[in-house]
Amino acid sequence: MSLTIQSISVRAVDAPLDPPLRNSLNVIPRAPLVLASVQTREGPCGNAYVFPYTPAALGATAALVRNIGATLADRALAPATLWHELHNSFRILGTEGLVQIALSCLDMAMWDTLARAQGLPLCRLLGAEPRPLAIYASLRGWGAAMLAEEAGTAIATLGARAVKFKLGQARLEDDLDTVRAVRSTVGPAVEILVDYNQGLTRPEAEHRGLALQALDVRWLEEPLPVDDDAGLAQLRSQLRVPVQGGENWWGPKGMARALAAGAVDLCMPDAMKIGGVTGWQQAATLAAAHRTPMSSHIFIEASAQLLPGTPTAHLLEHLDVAGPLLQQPLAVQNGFAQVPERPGLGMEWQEAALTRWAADV
Ligand code: SMN
Ligand code: MG
Repeated sequence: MSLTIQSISVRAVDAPLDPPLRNSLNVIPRAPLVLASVQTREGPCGNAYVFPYTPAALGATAALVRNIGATLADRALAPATLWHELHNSFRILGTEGLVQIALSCLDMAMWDTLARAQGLPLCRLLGAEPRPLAIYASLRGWGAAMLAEEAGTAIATLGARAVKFKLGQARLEDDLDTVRAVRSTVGPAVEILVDYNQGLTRPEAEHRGLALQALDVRWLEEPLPVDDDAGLAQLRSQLRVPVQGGENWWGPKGMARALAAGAVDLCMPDAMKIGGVTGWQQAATLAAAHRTPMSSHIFIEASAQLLPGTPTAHLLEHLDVAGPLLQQPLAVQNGFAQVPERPGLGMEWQEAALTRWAADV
């Protein structure tokens, strides 16, 4: 059955993050989310969300999704075709930043609609078989005491075999104390992954990387600015610990440049920045061609549908941003996320929660 887009509507919410997300630079206490809903003429509908991180970007993101969405009325519901057409049409403005976020939101909402129309989870629509996905618990806290406690809770409640947390304290010794504190809570069998959110200089990254690999840290995420491909490639040659990155790559072309430069050992594209479902599939092919294990970055619902069909699938990042707004948050048992058999991305909003946290944009 071919489907035609009738309209695309947009809502925004600003829901509390409990606990807040902390890193070396910020505390993020709330999740500003833009939700897009596709209505087809034939009846099927679907939705998706993006997370523009700051309330300052919420109105602009919502406006872009709404305005670009309005141009899709009366078009066939064909996200892969529209992906190329829309990216081409934004060539002069550029497709990075909020434009990419808006295009990804629309792409995911269209794929959700297509899968719902077939009564299939997106994973099955894409020809992949749902399977339990190994997760790592992505911790929200900052500093040794807070993280050690949170790690213990995450292991107990999720059964995670790996935990990730932020580093980047002023003194290396405090970063090392944080790793040791988490290690003493989780024991020797749990993998420890660390994330610098692009915060180090080249010499500092080498210095800290060498000290952290001696503590058996299993990946070093975004040690350098995302555009320092040469620095990352050089760092990789100095360290044994794998360098992880990808959450800030804009689209598959951004990823292709980083992979060609040898910037990472492991990759973790973000569904919102890589171009939604269509962009993710291109990214998955790139990762396979470069023989690079591919994890996900937040967006746990979409990522859970996409990893089963990703040739080099590695770990699902478990950091549940939208769960409190959903009727059924993604389920995790014994360290594995269950890909839901519900249609589409498997997300049904709790209307009362959306109303409660509605943002005026
Ligand atoms: C991160 C970035 C932005 C929002 C949430 C979390 C972080 C991660 O860099 O890798 O989880
Ligand atoms: Mg990160």
